[in-house]
Amino acid sequence: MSEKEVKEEINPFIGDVKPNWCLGCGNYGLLTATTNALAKLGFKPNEVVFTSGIGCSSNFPHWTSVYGIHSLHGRSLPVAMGVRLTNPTLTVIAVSGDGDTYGIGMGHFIHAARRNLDMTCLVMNNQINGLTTGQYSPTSQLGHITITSPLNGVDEYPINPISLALGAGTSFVARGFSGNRKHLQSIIEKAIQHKGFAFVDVLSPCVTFNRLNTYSWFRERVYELGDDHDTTNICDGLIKAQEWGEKIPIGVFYQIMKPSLKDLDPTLQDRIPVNEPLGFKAQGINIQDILDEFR
Ligand SMILES: Cc1ncc(C[n+]2csc(CCOP(=O)(O)OP(=O)(O)O)c2C)c(N)n1
Ligand code: SF4
Ligand SMILES: [Mg+2]
Repeated sequence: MSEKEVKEEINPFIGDVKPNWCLGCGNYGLLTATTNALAKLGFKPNEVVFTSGIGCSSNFPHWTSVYGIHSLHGRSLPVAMGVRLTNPTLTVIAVSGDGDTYGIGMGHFIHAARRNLDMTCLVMNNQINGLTTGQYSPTSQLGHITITSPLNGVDEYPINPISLALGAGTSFVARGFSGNRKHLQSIIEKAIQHKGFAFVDVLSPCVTFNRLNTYSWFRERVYELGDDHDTTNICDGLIKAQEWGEKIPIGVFYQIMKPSLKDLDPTLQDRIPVNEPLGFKAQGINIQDILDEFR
């Protein structure tokens, strides 16, 4: 679908249920960018699955028309890996928040990155726990006064998701801003098309509980990485990842092609386990015979 067609037609990826996010929430930008990207790339709704954890951001799959698994807090990635391994015909996109992915789900994030399975991971990073009404998160800014840091503000250094992803071996690392939707959509298109683990940290302001990192705060700071940035050089990616403050780069920091766990493990190749018979049936065992043994 061309950009014009996507705009003119009703986007088939938008669901019947309207989002209950606050008016102005950054997550709307990602929802539009992602559904537009899928339509533009020519996918059909039944070819895609979203997995999520818990949080305002993790309600994302409900607002789309595609398959979705709204799982447990921090578990969007293990569920996504399970889907990827059992049904490789589906395009898998894990969607979640900063608390979900960089807090309780941090271990899964690192291991998903090093396995390099072919999937996309979109993190709506609002630097706060939105759903639970504004506790500080692993990406909250030092000194940020929140309900869990009411006196002197946050006293733990924030995680840098970009350098963390690079260090974990992620083969596609990018950052987008939901206030720059066209640019965000172009990044998501590249992430979905990437063969391997594609990670996008999306700056997605929480207009209700984060009054520090607002749209205007980001608009004064974000700039797009130019053509002079070498996306194949991890050292250049790591240097750019350190920029945060006066200037915040958005775009693709790093992209390489490398084999995935699936390519390396012979037992995982050329199989669609979801099409194979399961359990007792597969082994030719009659369940009634087993039950009879216990009578
Ligand atoms: C095991 C477990 N611990 C804690 C919670 C409570 N909880 C629900 S959402 C959430 C944080 C969500 O933050 P984030 O992922 O940043 O999502 P946001 O709401 O900001 O989009 C927490 C701590 C939970 N649901 N399950
Ligand atoms: S509380 Fe924040 S993150 Fe949650 S829907 Fe509202 S603006 Fe979005
Ligand atoms: Mg959050």
